[in-house]
Amino acid sequence: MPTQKQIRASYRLARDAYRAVGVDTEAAIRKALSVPISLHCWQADDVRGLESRTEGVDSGGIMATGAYPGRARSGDEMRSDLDLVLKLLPGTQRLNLHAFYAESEGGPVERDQIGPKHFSRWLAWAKARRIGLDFNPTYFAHPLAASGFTLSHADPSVRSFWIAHARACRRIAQSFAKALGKPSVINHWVPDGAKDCPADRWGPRERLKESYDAIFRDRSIDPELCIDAVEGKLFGLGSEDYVVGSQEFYSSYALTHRLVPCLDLGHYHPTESVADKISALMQFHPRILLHTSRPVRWDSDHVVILDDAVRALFLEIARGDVWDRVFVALDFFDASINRIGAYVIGARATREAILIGLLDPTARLQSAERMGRGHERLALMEHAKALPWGAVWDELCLRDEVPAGADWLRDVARHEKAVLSRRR
Ligand code: RNT
Ligand code: ZN
Repeated sequence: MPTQKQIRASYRLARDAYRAVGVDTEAAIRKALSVPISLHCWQADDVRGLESRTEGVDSGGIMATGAYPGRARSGDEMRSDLDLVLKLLPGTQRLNLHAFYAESEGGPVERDQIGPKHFSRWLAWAKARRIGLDFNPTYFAHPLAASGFTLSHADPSVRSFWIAHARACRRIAQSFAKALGKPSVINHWVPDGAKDCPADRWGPRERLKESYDAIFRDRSIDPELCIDAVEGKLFGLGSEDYVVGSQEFYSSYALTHRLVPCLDLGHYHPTESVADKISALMQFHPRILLHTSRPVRWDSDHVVILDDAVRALFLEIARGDVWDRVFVALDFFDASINRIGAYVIGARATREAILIGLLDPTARLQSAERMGRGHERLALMEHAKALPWGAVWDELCLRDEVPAGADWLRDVARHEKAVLSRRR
């Protein structure tokens, strides 16, 4: 592991190498530290939630696989795991909660009955750490989602239940924003869809639209405080043939209702580039929400690593300089490895991609392009790949007083021995 002195020396060389292509590493470090990343609470417990009855209920289109020991089994265990995660991450973090992480004294509360008081421990935790809270209605892992339909269900009483749930969730998100003085992003994703060849692809979409209209009609919600996002996908587990909330459905709905489209890296055909969608969508949408995830052959929600898709995504954000119009959130769940390790790997990879995007010699590349010097543009792009971003990253970690390189593995090993190994 490099010493502080070695990191400083490598950084000085890296700074000069970047300066030679017109890139200011100091500005890149400052900006990369300031971009908020919303940590999803659901990696800590394999998306099980805290309602005791979710065991045995169909997970609803998503699935964490693996049985690595040490899963958090309560809100307190989740928060203590997240404390360690926060200590090992450079930069600004937020926490992203799902509604089924409600905590209540004396028995579970139904989802249409939840309120801010069921999240008071999460709120106190966030307040003490000065981090913002984001939120998600949980439209899955529930008996009323077992048919595979929620907001688009044919039965109006099922739809009303989920509409009431969504409305309750928006009030909770708004209460977080007021208490913390930071807006809360609330993301709506429903698992609704069909495994095979439905005869009616129209009805569910019509009903989904009507349900959302009923949800967003609530005038007591301030859109500056509670920022609603909607997340579509191409297919899911058990909805391989038909997803009611497809990309077309949601980008149109978001545009006409001033909501934020959410793009999850795992939700498209493998040959589609999510990065290329950004400059198209953002001609029309003032803001977007990104879920960094990693599909391995399908929407498998593997831990984010520094792969081409993540790099390309943040390179586009950097080249468009739209950092203040983008919300970044993590969305993966792997139960087969140490879950704290999973968080740190995924969150660090996401911020590394942000930094690498900010270190791009965009001005040089674009000027070569404007002058019609295509070979120069391509050669500089190739050269940029070899520039020492790792030295800048270690310096960024040093400045934010978190372990550089893979030094954080020691903390995770210690915690596994002292805490996780006792969870049986
Ligand atoms: C599912 C969506 C959604 C969920 C979380 C748990 O395909 O990506 O964002 O992963 O809400
Ligand atoms: Zn997602």
